[in-house]
Amino acid sequence: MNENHYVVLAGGVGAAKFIRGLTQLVKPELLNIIVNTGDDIELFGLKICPDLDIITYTLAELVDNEKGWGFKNETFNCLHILKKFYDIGWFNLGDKDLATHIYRTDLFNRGFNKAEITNLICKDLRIKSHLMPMCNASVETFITTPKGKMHFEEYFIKHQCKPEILKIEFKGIEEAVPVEGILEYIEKAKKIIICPSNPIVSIGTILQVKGIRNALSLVKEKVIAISPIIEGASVKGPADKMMRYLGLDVSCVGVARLYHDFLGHFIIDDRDFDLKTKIEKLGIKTYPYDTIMTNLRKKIELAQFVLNLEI
Ligand code: FO1
Repeated sequence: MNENHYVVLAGGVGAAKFIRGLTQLVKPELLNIIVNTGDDIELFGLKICPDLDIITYTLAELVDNEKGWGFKNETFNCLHILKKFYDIGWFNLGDKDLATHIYRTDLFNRGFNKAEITNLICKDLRIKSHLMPMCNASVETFITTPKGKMHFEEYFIKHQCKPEILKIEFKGIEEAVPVEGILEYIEKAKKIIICPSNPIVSIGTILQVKGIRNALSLVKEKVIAISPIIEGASVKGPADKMMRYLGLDVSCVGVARLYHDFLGHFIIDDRDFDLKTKIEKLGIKTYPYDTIMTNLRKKIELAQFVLNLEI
């Protein structure tokens, strides 16, 4: 373990944008990335880890930068035929992506756990950063809506996050323990960066894994988060809707309240400058910055801002 290492807590697309900037500035070996696996799903008998795969393909520079998920130059021939056999064609699994899920499922059936499988995939794709699923146990997020109870991915993709949220459940989270080394990496990190990911179903899930939240609170001064909420709305996905369902203030202040027990530093968007004092009253140092990462230059600038923060 290098004493100059960083820990990054990540969900999917939003996190990947920030990590892409970070990798242009920090040696990949110094990045220990803990990824949400609460939206993992099994389809066609295959084990799919959407957030892990998004971060993996980003680090391998294979990701489709337009969509933010899946491989670039992807084709969907296998899915086209699968749709004839199954009624689950809403999850757009490309031909190259399916290779990852076949490999992961094969390794799982041969007795490897999620962390070991992630290490093997990273090695095969020549990724030098250390990518870790938050836990080895299976955790799945379910959303209850007036249309019924469904997996988070079905709510997110098939239903486009439109149905009203009646309940959010994290199946298996009570048994989830962190992958070996995570707590020590947090303790010894130079900085811990919380990506602008969903605070309920991405970062929120990681925080529910036994011991992680407490480990962060013990090194509060080193923890930096970037707000996923700008001007009362999420940049992408249903974070705002979920916060509203939970009765939270849908703003960066609401996110700060969710993180207040372990957060030392919070980067909010310039557009929310007026909320800085309100967050600082919670004891969190707050820095407004342009956080919308529309191109590589802006991703790098935001990453540089985080690295430059004096803590
Ligand atoms: N996101 C979509 O909006 N539509 C899709 O069809 C879709 C397919 C998909 C396949 C593999 C994968 O790893 C990710 C995929 N994503 C898709 C993205 C992903 O499911 C979400 O962005 C995350 O789950 C939210 O964190």
